[in-house]
Amino acid sequence: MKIKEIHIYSHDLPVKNGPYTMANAAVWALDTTLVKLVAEDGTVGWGETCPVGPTYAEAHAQGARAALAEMARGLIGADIWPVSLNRKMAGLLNGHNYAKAAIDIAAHDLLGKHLGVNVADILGGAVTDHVPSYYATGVGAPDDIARLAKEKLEEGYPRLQVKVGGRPVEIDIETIRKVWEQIGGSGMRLAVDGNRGWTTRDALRVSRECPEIPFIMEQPCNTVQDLEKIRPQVGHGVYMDENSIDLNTVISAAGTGLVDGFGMKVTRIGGLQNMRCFRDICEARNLPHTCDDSWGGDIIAAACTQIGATVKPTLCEGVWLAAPYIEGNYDPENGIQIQGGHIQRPTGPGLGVVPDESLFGAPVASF
Ligand code: 0XW
Ligand code: MG
Repeated sequence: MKIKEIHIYSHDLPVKNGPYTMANAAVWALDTTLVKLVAEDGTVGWGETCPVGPTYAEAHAQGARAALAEMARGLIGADIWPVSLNRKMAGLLNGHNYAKAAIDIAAHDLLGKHLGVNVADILGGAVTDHVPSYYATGVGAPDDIARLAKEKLEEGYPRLQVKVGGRPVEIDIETIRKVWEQIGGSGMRLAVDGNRGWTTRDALRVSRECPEIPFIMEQPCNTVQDLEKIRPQVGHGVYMDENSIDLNTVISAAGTGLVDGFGMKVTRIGGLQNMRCFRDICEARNLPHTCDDSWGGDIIAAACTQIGATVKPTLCEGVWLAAPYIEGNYDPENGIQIQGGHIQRPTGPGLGVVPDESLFGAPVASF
């Protein structure tokens, strides 16, 4: 089946109780990009990509739309099947995974609708319809974050990610200790995410000063070289997030034992076709990982949930969604929600969500 039309939309997502803060970003609203693919037979599929501002990753909203426009004409008439479609995109544009991901996700949605199956089925089959999530705090005052940790534990989240970095490391250490006073012994797992914000000096200090707290360090420092430097010196598990920009990097990081797991973004790796490959590499090396994206509404949330539902449960670190920070849903009926720290997987055809496209206004470009 072939692509007949491509429509690109831009949509504003204000941050509920904003800003959302990380070591190197504070965001009040996000500009998300939606893609609608229409196939020859009229079947429709939706994709989405939403960088969390322009400094989190090498990605920004207008960059996504420019890359999509660059590829769009060449994709009219292209086959919808994910492997051939990804090769086609590679032949039209080098890199820009986060833009290609929106096309890849839309193709999976369309394929599922055409075949009458759910995207998790296409990705190998769901192992659960009750997908674990995790809560990510912003960077905040130690007492506030500790209070939030207790609240999220009581809500039923199996895992918490605490943001650190971009301030004196002593405050980060105090935050970690106060959070652990609230959740230690409860079974809730803890990730401490530096979002590239610590120096290797900071990371070594935190690990040395908190040896009794079993958190994992997520992307503590800026580069792969920084991770290589701290790796033999820290007692805590190290996960890679922002540095895992493509499958090639993942193969090296997993194959050389540089990391103990990954925080993974569906759009950063290039979409669901690459994400299933990433999932299988991790399973082969017994490496836990998340299935997230940096931000976005129901479409990306459904994509993350569908792939997250196929991950071997012992390796699933959860699916993070921006839903707690967003007012409303694109799909008024089957919109994705987190309840008790878990996501009810939509089981309808394709992604299982159908957006009310009147929310997005007119397309910014159509091909
Ligand atoms: C917590 N997240 C999944 C959402 C923000 O985009 C940052 C990200 C991360 O883990 O770095
Ligand atoms: Mg992270």
